[in-house]
Amino acid sequence: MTAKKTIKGNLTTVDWRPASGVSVLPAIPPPEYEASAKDIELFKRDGVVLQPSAFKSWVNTLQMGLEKHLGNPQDYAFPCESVEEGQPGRFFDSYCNWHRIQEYRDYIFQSCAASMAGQFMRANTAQLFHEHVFCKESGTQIPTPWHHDLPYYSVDGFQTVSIYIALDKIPEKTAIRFIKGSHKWGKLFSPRHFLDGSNYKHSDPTLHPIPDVEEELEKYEILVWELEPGDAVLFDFRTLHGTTGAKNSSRRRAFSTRWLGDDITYHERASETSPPISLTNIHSGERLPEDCFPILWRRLTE
Ligand SMILES: O=C(O)CCC(=O)C(=O)O
Repeated sequence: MTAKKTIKGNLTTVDWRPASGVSVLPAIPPPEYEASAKDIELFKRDGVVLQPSAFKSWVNTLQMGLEKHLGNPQDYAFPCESVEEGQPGRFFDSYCNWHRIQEYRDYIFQSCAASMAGQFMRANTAQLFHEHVFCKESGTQIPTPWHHDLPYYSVDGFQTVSIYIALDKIPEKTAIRFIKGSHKWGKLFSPRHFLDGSNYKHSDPTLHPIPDVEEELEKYEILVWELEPGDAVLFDFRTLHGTTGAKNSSRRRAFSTRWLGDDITYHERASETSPPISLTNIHSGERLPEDCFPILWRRLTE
């Protein structure tokens, strides 16, 4: 069976790097999120935490941005379709387009997201890695395979968080599920293609094959929430997550931003990564350049 419009990390699409001058901080500083100490502790313990309604006021803006993106994927970086020809629905994802889509940029630069990220990472700074959008259209049945995000990325360190915002009501049966505490397993698993769940080809001896989570579901403590538009799920880049193959009975859109704390540096991986940072000629152990990955929050010191 041939793949439908499948483009994975395709460098022949538009450039993912922002032109200089795009990351201009707003004149009025964005509001500061007030995370509770209890939630910060839960995030540290479980590797995932829910912040209900945190971005309700941004849902319309982000939906508008995503409509542009879904309508003309070829105009944006890393468009990926993960439903095979002849299968029902559409599973679209794409990342690194905040400099092209004003609505994404408004949210990233003007919302409390950066401060939320900094607080949950317990960091002094929050550096934007990128944004990543997802859309499963009504009727889609393809599961998001179990995976964690760090091995897809050419960064390393411990202070990380993704802020995943539901842009539609998402019932529990099609929401992302998380393995509680899996960020502390001390192992990295081979990245997988969303199209068919197959492992990325790589020669990295430090990566392990992912266990068959579905087969042994009772072994794990799974965290999952029914989500309302604007709810945010925060998770560590090491936390394993995935969905069932239950049919989406309505559209399921989500907008995620990926954040890096103080200890995160570039890490050359043996496998392909997203985005392919090596193009910018930086070396392992160095911080990511701020022109492509702006620091959007700094902890105030007394
Ligand atoms: O929404 C999904 O199905 C996948 C989300 C995901 O894998 C991620 O945000 O890393």
